[in-house]
Amino acid sequence: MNTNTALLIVDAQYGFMPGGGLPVADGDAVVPVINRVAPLFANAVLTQDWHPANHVSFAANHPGRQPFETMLLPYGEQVLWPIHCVQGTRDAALHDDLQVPQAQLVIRKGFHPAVDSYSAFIEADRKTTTGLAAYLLARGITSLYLCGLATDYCVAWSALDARAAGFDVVVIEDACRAIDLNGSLEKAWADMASAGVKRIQSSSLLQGNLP
Ligand code: VGL
Ligand code: ZN
Repeated sequence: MNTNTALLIVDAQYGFMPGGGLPVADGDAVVPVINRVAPLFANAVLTQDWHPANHVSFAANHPGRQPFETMLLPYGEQVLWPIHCVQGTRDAALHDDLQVPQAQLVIRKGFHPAVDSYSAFIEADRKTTTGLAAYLLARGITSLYLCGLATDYCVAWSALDARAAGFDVVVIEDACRAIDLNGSLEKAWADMASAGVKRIQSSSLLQGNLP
């Protein structure tokens, strides 16, 4: 197994699965796919959306605002979401059926009340780092395979920031599901393609195109 490669499992949490606070259609379908590819990786990192109850991204914290509207915040345009992944709740827990025992780090993000963080690398103010790039660099990891939720938000933003930080980046498409808000999925794939993010299916990995 290639020790320069890591699987980055983005937000595989109950909050983004059917019954969760911000359910992604078919979101729980990623779990068995992730479990199938995970044994191919010597290194794995998980992310966990981890919001305080007063988080700025929650529509409920802006009187008169509804989920899925956008709002201009000091750092730019923010989609207002339903309450999801509140710290310490079941909604924020990683799915119990995930089987990635070799995972070495859980990066929590979105914990600053006034700043969202779709990306596993840099928060939505585009300045505050999560420390993940420095961690991967220190570990000698140069290549990342992404999976999880949601394709068009946290997976895409993480993939783009990983490319900007100099990593080789591959998104395992069928190990992800999307929110797809106002064309966000198509835009995410276009942005990722222009940035040099590769797109594969888990079957190709399992057939021996090993990382
Ligand atoms: C996400 C919206 C808000 C994600 C997280 O994991 O894609 N999307 N918080
Ligand atoms: Zn969130």
